[in-house]
Amino acid sequence: MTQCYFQNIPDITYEGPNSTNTFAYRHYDPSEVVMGKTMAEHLRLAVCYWHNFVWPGNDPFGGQTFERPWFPADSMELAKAKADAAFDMFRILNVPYFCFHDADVRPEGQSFAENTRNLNEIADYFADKMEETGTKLLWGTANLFSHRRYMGGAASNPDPDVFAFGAATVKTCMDVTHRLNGENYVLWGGREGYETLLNTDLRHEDQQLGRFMNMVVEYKHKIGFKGALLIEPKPQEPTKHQYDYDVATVYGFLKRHGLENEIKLNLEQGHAILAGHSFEHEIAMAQSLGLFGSIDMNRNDYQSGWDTDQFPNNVPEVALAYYYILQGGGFSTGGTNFDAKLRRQSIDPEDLILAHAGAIDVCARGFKAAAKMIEDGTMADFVTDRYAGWQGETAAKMLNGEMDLDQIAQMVETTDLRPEPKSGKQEYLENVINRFV
Ligand code: XLS
Ligand code: NI
Ligand code: NI
Repeated sequence: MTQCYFQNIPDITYEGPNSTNTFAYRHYDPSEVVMGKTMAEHLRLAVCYWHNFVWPGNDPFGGQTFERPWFPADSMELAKAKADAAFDMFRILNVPYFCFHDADVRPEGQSFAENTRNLNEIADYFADKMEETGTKLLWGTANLFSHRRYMGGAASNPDPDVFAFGAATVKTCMDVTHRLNGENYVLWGGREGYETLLNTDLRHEDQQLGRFMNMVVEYKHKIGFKGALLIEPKPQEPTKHQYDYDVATVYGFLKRHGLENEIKLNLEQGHAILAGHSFEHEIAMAQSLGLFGSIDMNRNDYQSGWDTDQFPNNVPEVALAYYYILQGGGFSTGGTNFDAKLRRQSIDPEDLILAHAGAIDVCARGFKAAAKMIEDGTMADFVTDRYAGWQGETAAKMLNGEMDLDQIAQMVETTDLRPEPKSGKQEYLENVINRFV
């Protein structure tokens, strides 16, 4: 396969909001400067390997719908053909970053050693292509959930042999991520959870997961990996109950195992929805706990109840997500990854390109709206004013521990304190947002 999979598809460039060319950006101009940085520097866009180049289009009722020339990619030759197509796509879209799991990029071997050899060979191939094209690695990760050995989990598996195989695999994936100058290393929980409590020892599995994550942190420092380690919360799917349920749950895990200063979070819109939260809730919560790292900007269908991984298409929602990201200072090592997949009827090569081009434009529009909200300041000022009472002397004493319940009761009585309710002004604030999106 020497011919480009995306033949006759032009490179996507910025043509401005009035362009009717479907193969163009109307809102994403990588060099446009917003709040002192280019859009490319702000968004740090990434394309994922797995949904685009590995997933065959199956669903619970039917098999493969996509016909990619590199399928089944069970040889090094086909794995390289797949990489050629992937890097063609990164160029066409002009995205600076990509992300992958080990199993996405190398053929499955008969043993750990063969897996490692295959991974290293494809990493060499990537290194050349990255050098040639300037594409960078936003994050690498290990697939510890597809192979049947992991059916009962990896780090939380009752069988220590599976724990060991998973740990060894993470080591090789961290090595490769480090070698390719990855800016983050992601740990999504895969099958770390349970199907039924009847066969599960919760306390033991928590201990296993805690040790596993501590080893990952120790190894990061041992090899001098400068990127961030990111856990990706998700409440369910594939297991009935995933241990990394949501931001608050992962925070509890990190505190319990002394990891809260070592690991941050990769947040996915669809996972937030599955957990019964809004995306901005998870982002704002992570910011407030000092854990915000990166995002998977793929949405769920609000009716379906599973992880549909659709490309973002809702500008006001995306705007609020970026508003809270910007409020926390924007991305540092993180970025905007599309962990998104086509619908299974979208079988043409150009569907892959159009899906990303549209999603990138939605992100650019949302981001620019968010930047205007920040620059305007009305929304943030409202929140500051709402808490302004805490600047007072007595209020400060209540908060910093200088007053106890007795003293507060005395103060309330002697001053005959009668609190007056004040409007929360939700509708007013929602109207303010509407000025910018
Ligand atoms: C699955 C997750 C997964 C991670 C990477 O739901 O989103 O794709 O992002 O392992
Ligand atoms: Ni997901
Ligand atoms: Ni994800």
